[in-house]
Parts: sequence; C-alpha cells; structure tokens
Amino acid sequence: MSLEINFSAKVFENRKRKYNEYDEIALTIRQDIIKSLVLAKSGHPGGPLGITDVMSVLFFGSVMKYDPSNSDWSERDRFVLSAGHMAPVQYSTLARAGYFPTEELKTLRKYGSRLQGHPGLDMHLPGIETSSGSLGQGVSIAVGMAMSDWIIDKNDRKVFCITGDGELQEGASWEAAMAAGSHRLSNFCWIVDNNDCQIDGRVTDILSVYPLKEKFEAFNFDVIEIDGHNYQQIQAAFDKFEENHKNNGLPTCIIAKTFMGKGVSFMNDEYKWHGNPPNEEQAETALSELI
Ligand SMILES: Cc1ncc(C[n+]2csc(CCOP(=O)(O)OP(=O)(O)O)c2C)c(N)n1
Repeated sequence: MSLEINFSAKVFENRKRKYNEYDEIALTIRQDIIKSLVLAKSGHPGGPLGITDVMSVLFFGSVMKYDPSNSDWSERDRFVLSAGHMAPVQYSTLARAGYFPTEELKTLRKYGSRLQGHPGLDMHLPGIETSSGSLGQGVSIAVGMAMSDWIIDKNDRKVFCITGDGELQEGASWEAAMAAGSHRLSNFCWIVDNNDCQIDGRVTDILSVYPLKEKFEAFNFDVIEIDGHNYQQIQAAFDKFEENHKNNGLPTCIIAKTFMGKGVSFMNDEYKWHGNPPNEEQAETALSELI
C-alpha cells in the first residue's frame, strides 16, 4: 500500500460546545472512517459518513453521560448502534472519546481485532453495550435496556439508539417501537438515519417505510424531524428529548435527514457506497476533501 495512513492521538472532551466546534470533531471522525476502511479493504463508508454529525453532538456535546475511563460506570447512559454495519463511525467516536487508543482504528476487520465489521459484545471493546448487525435486533435490545432502567430499576439513565431507515423494513423494529411507545419510555431516544439509501437502492424504491413521522407518532413517540447535518438542529432535538424525559413524557424519535457518504463528493447521496470500501486512489481523493 503506497498511501501512508496514520491516526492522530487526539481525543475530544464531552462538554457543551459552540456549534462551530463540531467541525473539527466531525472532520476527524470522517477521516478515521476513510482511513480505517481503506486499510480494511472491506466495510461500509456511506452510512457512517452520513451519521457523523449526529454522533459528534451526541458524544461530544454533553448530551450523553459516560466515562471512558470507567466504561461500566453504573450511572452511564447507553448507546446502541442498531445499524451495526455502521460500526466504523462508532469505533472512531469511541476512540476519539478516549475509550481505547486511536491507533487501534488501524485494525478494523482484521483477524484478532476487537474492531470487527459489526460491534460484538464478545470483543470486549470498552463502550460497546451490545452486539448488533442483524437489523432490527439492536433497537429491540436497546428498548429492553430502557424498559429495565425505567420500569424496573427506576433510575435516571437514558438509552440512545441509531437505526438506519432501510433497517425499518425489518419487522422487529416496529415491535420495539410498539413496546417503547406503549410503556411510555421517556428515557428512550431513537434516532433514524434517514438517508433514503440502503444496500441496493433507495428505500423509497425497494420497500417504502414512509411516512415515518406519522408511523412513529402512531406508536406514541414525540417525533422531531431535523437536518442531520445541522448542529443547531441536532442539539435542539436532544434538548427536546431531555425535556421529554424530565417531564415523564413520550419516548423521542429523531428523524435525522442525512446524506449517505456526506463529506466526500463522489460518495454523497450514492447508495453504491453503502458497503464498498474506497480503494487507495479513492481514499486519497476523499482525504484531500476532508480537510
Ligand atoms: C436482518 C438483516 N437483514 C439483512 C441484513 C443485510 N443488510 C445489512 S445493511 C442493509 C441495508 C440497511 O439499510 P439502512 O438501514 O438504510 O442503512 P444504510 O444503507 O443507510 O447504511 C442490509 C439489507 C442484515 N444485516 N440484517
């Protein structure tokens, strides 16, 4: 491989920020995604690049309560990436939060690595709360976590979960929605990565999941539609979730309108980048744009 790939050691704090401070974080994560995928020679760039801005606010804007030096902290909020194929964005985010050395991002999908193609609990990577990748399953587990916190333990922990929109074609997703809405899990925040792209085309064309807002409302969610690349709107949506939680309101569903492959011109809004890694030349071009 002639392209030299290095990962800076930079980590970011989880604190209230001015919106322009997220640019550096999101850029770093997008670079990590491209770098780890070109080294892995397999994997999914499109979804991870698209959800990076939401992840940046969620993890580095004092939205979630967590402690990278004590990943089992009993009072932590939990994050579940139900769309497990988007693992590169979760791995980079966790590394940039300080859960494990950023150098480890080099090992994505390598034999023996803790960073497999989909998050695995059996890999014992700090920050991973459950295995995911079988679509619909992560969100079902996440709702179970929220139920145990809210109904049984009656504690103050929150659960955040990201699903894809194509993922909603999996029926288990709607069973999870029904349970969260029916039990009024105000501690549950469901984020839909609404890029209208999936593995082999537009979600609209393959099997429409729309109208999303009305469907989640029918399942008893407070639904907030946002531009998933606008930090102000992302922050406002998480603030509304916090308010819903404080007031024992409804569970929150944030429908984040995003572009697959955001940040890299030739990947932008292209479903063909759902699951193909960049080759060296493409990675070089992508990294030259991510500065
Ligand atoms: C139960 C299940 N069925 C099929 C797959 C294969 N699969 C992986 S990702 C994907 C498309 C998901 O689309 P979306 O959630 O919109 O993610 P995006 O393309 O935006 O990354 C499919 C069908 C799977 N992982 N799990």
